[in-house]
This record gives sequence, C-alpha cells and structure tokens, in this order.
Amino acid sequence: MIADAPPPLDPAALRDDFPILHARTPSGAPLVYLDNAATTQHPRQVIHAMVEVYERHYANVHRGIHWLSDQSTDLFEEARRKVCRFIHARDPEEIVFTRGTTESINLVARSWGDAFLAPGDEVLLTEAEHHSNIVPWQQLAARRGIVLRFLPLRDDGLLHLDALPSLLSQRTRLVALAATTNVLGTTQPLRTIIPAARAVGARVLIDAAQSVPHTVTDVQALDADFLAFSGHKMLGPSGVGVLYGKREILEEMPPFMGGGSMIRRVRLEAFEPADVPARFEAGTPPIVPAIGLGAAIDYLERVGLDAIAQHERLLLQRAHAVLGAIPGVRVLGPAPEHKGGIVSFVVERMHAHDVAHLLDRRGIAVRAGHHCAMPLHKRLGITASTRASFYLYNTLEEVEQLGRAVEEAQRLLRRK
Ligand code: 7TS
Repeated sequence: MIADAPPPLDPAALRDDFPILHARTPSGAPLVYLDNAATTQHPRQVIHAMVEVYERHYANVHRGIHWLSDQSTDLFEEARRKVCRFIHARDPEEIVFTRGTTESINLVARSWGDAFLAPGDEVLLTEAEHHSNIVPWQQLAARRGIVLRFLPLRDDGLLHLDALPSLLSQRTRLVALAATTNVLGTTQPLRTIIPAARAVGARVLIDAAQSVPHTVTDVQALDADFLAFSGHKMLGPSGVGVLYGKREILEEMPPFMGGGSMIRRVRLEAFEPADVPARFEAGTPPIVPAIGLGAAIDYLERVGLDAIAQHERLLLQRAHAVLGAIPGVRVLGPAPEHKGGIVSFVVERMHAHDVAHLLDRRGIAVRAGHHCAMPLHKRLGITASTRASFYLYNTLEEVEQLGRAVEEAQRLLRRK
C-alpha cells in the first residue's frame, strides 16, 4: 500500500502561493483557515490568470466577430475542456457552466424534473443532504406531486444501507445524494448506491461540491447521470460551477432559463433551443470565473489529487485524535476512514457560535451553526455544531492549534 502512496505534500511550500494565508487577524494572531467546506482560498496562479484576462483578453463570448471576443471565447472553451478532463467526462459538451452547485441542482430539478416526472414518481435523497439537495426537490414535489423519500442515517452517521432495497422501486426516478457530506464529511458508498439505483431504472445525481475538490472524480467509472460542483470550493472563484450531464440525457432536456445564447432561432411566437451545452447557458456566462476555475484545475493537477487526499487524511486523523481526547468534546459522525477532511463537533455546555467566536479570537476560522443541513442536525438531536474543514494548505500544527484553542475556550467558560 505504502509503495503506491504519492509523495507527501508540503503545505508550507504551497502556502507561499496563497497571499491571504499570510494575513494577521484583528487579534494579531496569524490566520488559521479551517473553513474550506464553506469556500476555499485562491493561489496567485488563479488570481493572476483572472487578472490577465481582464487586462488582455476580455470580451463577451460566442458572439463577437472581433479578435478580443475570439480570444475570450477560446479561453472560456478551454476551461470547459479542462473541467471535462478533470472529471473524466466523455465530451466537453457534457459540461454546463452554472453559478454553482445550487444552480446546477436547480437546473436538473426544473428542467429534467418538470419535463419527465409525474405525480407519484419518487425521488430518493438521504438524511445527510445540504439544503441545496433537498429544497429544489421539495419545490419540485409541490409543482409536480412527486414523492420524496430519504435514506436514513444510522446512529454512527453512516447510511442505513439495509433500508435501500425497501426504498428503491420502479417508482424511483432519481437518486440524488452528496458524494461527501458537508457536516459529517462522510464519503458515501456510491459504488453500492449507483448500481442499485440503476437496477430499478432510476437516474442518479451526485452532489459533488465536497468531493470534486478533494479526490479524483471519474464520472464515467461512477456511471453518474448528473454531477454538480462549485468552483469556489476548489481554489477557484465564486460565481461559477458545473453541471455535468450525460450527453444523451442533456439533449432530451428542455432549457431551464430563457434568453440570449440558449437559442438557435427566435420568432415572435416561439423559439428553437440551441444544442447542449449552450441551451443551458442563457445570458452572458461567468466568463472570467470559468477561466479562473480552469486555472484552479491546473493548480490542483500540478499538486496531484491523490497527494491532496492523502494529506487531508493525515489532518483528519490527527483532528479526530486531538478533539476526541478533550473531555466534553464530542466528534460527530463516523470514524476517519469513512470521511473526507471535515470534522464537526459539539462542546458540552457551549453553543457552537460561542466556540467559533472564541476560536476566532485565536485567529482560527471555522463554521458554526447548522451548515445548511437542518434535517441532519435534527436527526443527530442537536441544533448546531462547530466544523473545521481542511484543504491542501492546512498543516498538522494548525490542527494542534485548533485543539489547544478548544481547550482554552472550555477553560474560559468554566471561569465565568
Ligand atoms: N452541496 C454541498 C454538499 C455543499 O457543501 C454545498 C455548500 C452546496 C451543495 C452548495 O454549494 P454552493 O456553491 O451552490 O453554495 N456548502 C457550504 C457549507 O457547508 N458551508 O457553506 C457552504
């Protein structure tokens, strides 16, 4: 096993690429950025790629006859090809640029859901989903009379796979779930769930917001029909995301939004939609963010996703050990071997917001609250948690600092 491992990643060297990581926080403490599941920071290479477009190549895409428009169109379409390669899609035309994971999932619910689902059809989700993969389906249920079902969680935070056969039937038209969940960080058993969904003829949507940035994704090997993710969680800018869809499925879907660029022809009474993916990219797309996402992919590929995944495993194991050893701290969810680089925890007798606030005074940025997963927190019997989430630039020393700051927060509380 060890012989196959990639060379270890050196976060100290990578950190030089990220100007913001050298910031001092208002308390004077250096920034310890552990909020990567919310959004990640940008290396100079990504920032410069975007500045260069604005300074030298910027114009609208797919419409100009002039040389600048040709340049920006080439760069934009090159970014689409990079995304295609990165997730091992067959064809760049299977890559739709959206504003992010949320828009990608809404696109599927509005376009595919409205066109192909009928009253009584079922969509299967899990209890661990981000609101982005719950609410669009609730809205679809209200519009189309479909039925939502939820794969339950066991007490250890893993999915109750034994319940899968009874929840899947000929009525199941879609199974939609996160590859890695955003609160517990669980890496879900897609290789069990996707074939089971296929066996009843259901389509599969993977919310890959927390997985594509951290581990190799191969949409063909997975056999996912749809896969959604966001640029801002993978060193890219906000405002751009991706919907991957199998070409033959995208081709039978009607447009989601109407406007410029998504049409072949318009008469006063009707329009003909453009081919995919333009059909789903109405209006001026996120041109520079998409090119920035392409630069982020270049950066991630240079570091190597296997090395990143291995590094995050180290940080996560250490975080479980450090936090798990503090009396009064409960680490949520399954053991590290079932997880990506996310650790959520509760501190006895302290509200998550107070924990996060005290960590912030030590320069440590974490998220606290329900993390857009209220049903999950309800299932866990809590209203809020504190979450640390790691990326390639985090260090083991930062994990130790997190542990020390949590202990200090407990001491402060006791003194009150
Ligand atoms: N799905 C998952 C699993 C997510 O973690 C998020 C964002 C989304 C969907 C939505 O992505 P967006 O880019 O469209 O906003 N998750 C978080 C989080 O955990 N904290 O802040 C944002």
